Amino acid sequence: MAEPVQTPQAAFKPRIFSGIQPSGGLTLGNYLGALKRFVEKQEEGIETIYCLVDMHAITVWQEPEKLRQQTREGAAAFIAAGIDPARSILFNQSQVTAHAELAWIFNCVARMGWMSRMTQWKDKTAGKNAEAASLGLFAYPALMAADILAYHATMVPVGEDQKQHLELTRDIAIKFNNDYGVTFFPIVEPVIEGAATRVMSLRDGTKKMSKSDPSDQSRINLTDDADAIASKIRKAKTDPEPLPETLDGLKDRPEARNLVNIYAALAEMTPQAVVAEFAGAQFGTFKPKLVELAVARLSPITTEMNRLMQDPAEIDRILGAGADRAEAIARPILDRVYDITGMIHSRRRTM
Ligand code: AQP
Repeated sequence: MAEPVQTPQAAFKPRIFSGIQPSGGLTLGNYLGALKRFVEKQEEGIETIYCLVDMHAITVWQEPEKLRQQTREGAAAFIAAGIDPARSILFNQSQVTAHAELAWIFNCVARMGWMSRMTQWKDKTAGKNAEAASLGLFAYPALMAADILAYHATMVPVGEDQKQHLELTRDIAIKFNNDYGVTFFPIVEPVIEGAATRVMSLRDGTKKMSKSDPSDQSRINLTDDADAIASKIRKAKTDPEPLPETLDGLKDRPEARNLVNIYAALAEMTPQAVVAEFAGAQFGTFKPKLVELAVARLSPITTEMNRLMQDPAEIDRILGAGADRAEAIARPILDRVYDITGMIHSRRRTM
């Protein structure tokens, strides 16, 4: 094995990659933790590549027709939230085969012990027969590392739940660089920012809001209409105490803290400013204000998503064009990986 090699970050130009699984309809958690920030990054003028990670989605069973529909709906959500497919690259993962190719190589770099320590793997198999989980679910973080590193992305905006997977991406890049004695892969930086990096379930403030939670009442979907949003927020679990004057007063009140964080993220305020504004208010006062704000922010997105979904062929066209642009970046990187790892790819070069 070669001597450890330092990877100079300056050698890589700033490039953002992130993705969302089309494993269900997108939630307010996906919006605040990811989508909203994807748009902010696009507006900062950094090169941005965004992906509907359909191959990640099938690590748990997906009905084929539903997966197709959810992928289109996810793409519609990106565009409706403000992703401009002319400025950002927007595509679905399976159309760019470099992801799967690099994932295999990373399966051979990553160690079983690394994967078995992933909390998402533990959470998704908790109380179930782990032997019956797919091999893909276990290897998921290696595919995620491939998604990012196939583009030499340097920054990855994600919610808090993905932090550990990004640390593993860094470990894979470091081990690859060290094993082969190269400075080929960048060491990515997670970008976890904002008041709602971890939006919690509306039914249980200790559980993450998730698109695959069996209870639809636990989440706000980006397809929910104003009535559904109002009803879910009205029924959201809280406690009988009024809102405190400072955030310290929310320490052991996870449901109350969650609603304050959601308000803050939607209003683009700090959670401190929210408690200062509503100090002493009961949830009977706070919840209607939150409903008003959530409907004002989410309704235009839902309306635009519905409009875009009228033309699925146009969505497929956008995803195909994005995949062509993604492929043009990833293919030369993959060609170098094959060279570095000692695989003969003479056929590709003569094409
Ligand atoms: N509750 C959340 N709060 C903040 N950010 C969140 N994200 C997801 N849920 C929350 C962020 O959304 C991005 C895409 O996530 P994903 O769809 O790839 O997978 P996930 O994190 O596993 O999301 P779900 O909704 O829980 O999906 P399922 O139920 O299919 O596993 C990521 O940046 C994530 O951090």
